[in-house]
Amino acid sequence: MPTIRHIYHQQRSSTCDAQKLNETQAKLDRIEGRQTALEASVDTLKTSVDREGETLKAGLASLEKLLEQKEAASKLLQAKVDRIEGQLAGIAEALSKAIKNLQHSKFERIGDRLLCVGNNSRQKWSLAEEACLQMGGHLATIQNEAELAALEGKLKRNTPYWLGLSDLAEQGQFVSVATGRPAGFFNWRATQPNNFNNNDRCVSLYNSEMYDSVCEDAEHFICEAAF
Ligand SMILES: [Ca+2]
Repeated sequence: MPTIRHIYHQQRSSTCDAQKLNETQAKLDRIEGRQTALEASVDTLKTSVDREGETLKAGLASLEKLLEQKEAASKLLQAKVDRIEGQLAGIAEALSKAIKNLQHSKFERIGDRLLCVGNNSRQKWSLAEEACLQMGGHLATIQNEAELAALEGKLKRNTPYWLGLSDLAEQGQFVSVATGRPAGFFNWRATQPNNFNNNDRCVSLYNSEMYDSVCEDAEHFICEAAF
């Protein structure tokens, strides 16, 4: 049988239980409140993420568009470069033709061939050949009597002219500087070639006759076209 004290304690105990329940309920309410706030935050975050996503998508799309535009511009540029390259090639070709024409213009038809009589400068034999090379030719050889006759009218009297003949490679073998082969036509002076002082290795033309002469002497010269 419960004593009064026991009943008192029981009553007090149930009073405590009710209080605890209230506190728990309040805690629950607080937790629920926080959860709601949290959910609201999550929603806000989601919306914000969605918005950022849209912005990113739009950014990507405009980047792609920009790339496409750049590609198109680059293709246009390449086409321009191709066109300019084509024009440059054309100009180079025209220039090359003009240079050839200029070289041709220095030569004149004498007999059957294009020759150039260098009356304006004197050079040693090797530099005379160099000058002919620069014009697109070589020091000239003479093919025959008719060519010699045609040439003679263009030359000064009593003046030596270098021809493209020497025996620099092999003493006594006069070969063409253009072909390296023996020349077919000679019109030596009666006493020539005499290889005077063992020093006459290059052939000059003097009053229509050929002399072996000192290559280092500076003389006028005759070029033949190599084209
Ligand atoms: Ca001589």
